[in-house]
Amino acid sequence: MLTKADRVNAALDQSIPLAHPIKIHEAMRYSLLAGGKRVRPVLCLAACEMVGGDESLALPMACATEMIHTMSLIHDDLPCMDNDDLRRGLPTNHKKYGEDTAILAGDALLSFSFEHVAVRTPELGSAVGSAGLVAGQIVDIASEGDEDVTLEDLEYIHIHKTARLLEAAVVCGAILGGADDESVERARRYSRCVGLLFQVVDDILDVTKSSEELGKTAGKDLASDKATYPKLLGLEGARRFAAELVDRANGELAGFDPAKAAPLYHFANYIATRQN
Ligand code: GRG
Repeated sequence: MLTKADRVNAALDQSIPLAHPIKIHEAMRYSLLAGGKRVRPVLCLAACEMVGGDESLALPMACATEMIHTMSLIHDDLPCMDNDDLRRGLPTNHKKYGEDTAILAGDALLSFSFEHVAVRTPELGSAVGSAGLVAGQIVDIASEGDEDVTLEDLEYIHIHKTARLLEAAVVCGAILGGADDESVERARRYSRCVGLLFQVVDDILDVTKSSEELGKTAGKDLASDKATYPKLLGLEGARRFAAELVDRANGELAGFDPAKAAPLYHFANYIATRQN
């Protein structure tokens, strides 16, 4: 059992590198590698062996059970639940990193666990976790009130907060539909454009709708301290960028049967012209 626990510890250590955004991966590793007994993953490996399988077959699933267990402990320790200061003899995740990061670290561990075990579509887990929605949210939180947010920063936030999940929906659909690699990549590029377009249009609507409501020329988002596309590119520049994204998205559909690609073609135009 101890040998199995050592193997699990090594696999868990390798599973989450200290990648960008560093803070979220540090928080995930802090709790995941804090020295639990590893009861669940060891049971998983032992059950695999019991029925004649090599334990390596069950290693990803074993790691996934420990990731889920760890995230449940992080969330259980939060002030809104058990409000604990110590876990496994160390400060709890939220005591060390703050509640916002602790919640996101739990979310990222949960989605990462599914990414670990999904064979054909790991895309979905990675779109949600610390390389996806969680990454966008933690960088967004860190950039709040920052006057120097660049277009590159804004794109990073929206690609992760919004586009990655749209991308996963499209890519997983294409994979499950039997697409070859080239078609999957074309579908991916289409969805990235639509994902970013979704956010650019959202920012434009925030400005134009609040202008209408207030009867003013400048809406709330041009005045607020949140970085938006109209703020960085101007309203006309943001509209031009949106039009460019629609062209790029629909260009990626050119290689598909037009009748079958029609819903995605119209979808990009719908996102570009939506009013809410
Ligand atoms: C899973 C989506 C999702 C949310 C979490 C907070 C929550 C929902 C559930 C609470 C689950 C919880 C804290 C159950 C207690 C389980 C338990 C017996 C913990 C102690 O397990 P050990 O002794 O701990 O295996 P170590 O530290 O050795 O890993």
